[in-house]
Amino acid sequence: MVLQRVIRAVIMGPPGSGKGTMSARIIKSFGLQHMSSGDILRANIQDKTELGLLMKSCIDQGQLVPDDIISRLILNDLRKINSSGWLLDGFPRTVSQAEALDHAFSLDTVINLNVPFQTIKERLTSRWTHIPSGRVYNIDFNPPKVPGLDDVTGEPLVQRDDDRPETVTRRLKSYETQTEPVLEFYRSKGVLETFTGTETNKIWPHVEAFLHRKFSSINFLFKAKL
Ligand code: G5P
Ligand code: MG
Repeated sequence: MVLQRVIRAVIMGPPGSGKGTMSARIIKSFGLQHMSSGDILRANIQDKTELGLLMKSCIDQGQLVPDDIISRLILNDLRKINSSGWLLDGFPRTVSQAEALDHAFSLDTVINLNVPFQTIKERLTSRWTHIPSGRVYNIDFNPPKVPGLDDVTGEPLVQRDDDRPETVTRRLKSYETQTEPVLEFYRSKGVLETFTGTETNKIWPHVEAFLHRKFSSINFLFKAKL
């Protein structure tokens, strides 16, 4: 049996920077379990759960949901994961959330996607999402095989309510004021790795090479201690 240490990673970046798109590639190549706070919240809204009904207006207006609610939700779900590791997408988004995560788990790395706001605004207006799975498409970049339908299930795709131009502007503002300080939190801990660019296909080989190096060194040290 090959023993591997559990890897814990976070992916950060402004709304529309490609966190979901990049996460799909990372979990395919490295076998981590993906957990997206936005996907979990949207699934609750779709299923009309009590939490979903409470959070819908917050999300539709491009505001963050309260720290204590999202931290409790995500940390509870993380404690249930029993796999070779996880990749968190969309959490933490405030310093208070980062501190809550820090008290519960130690992180191996934080991948930060640094994509210009102008690029993001153009992308989000042409995004289509399969809400139950969180799979995302883009009319220009990665269109579905059949227009309007999810490639895997054949179910209809929708445009997210929070992708309206005025809401995108509000989400970017909240990113600047509430989420950018989290980058400093992780920089000071020495785990932040930033990747800059305007195209996911060009950023991906750098992320992939970085993670190969990171995972090899973590497992080398782990085996040396056994
Ligand atoms: P989410 O769901 O976490 P955001 O705002 O962080 O939402 P979002 O919008 O999901 O992030 P993303 O995952 O970074 O964006 O980007 P993506 O979906 O992969 O790519 C965006 C589009 O660009 C897609 O159509 C994709 O196909 C396309 N694309 C990717 N790469 C390229 C490229 O190279 N070229 C081109 N042309 N296109 C490309 O959070 C939603 C809301 O939930 C609440 C908040 O209200 C938040 O606003 N929430 C939280 N609130 C408090 N605390 C938390 N921790 C919260 N988490 C969620
Ligand atoms: Mg996303």
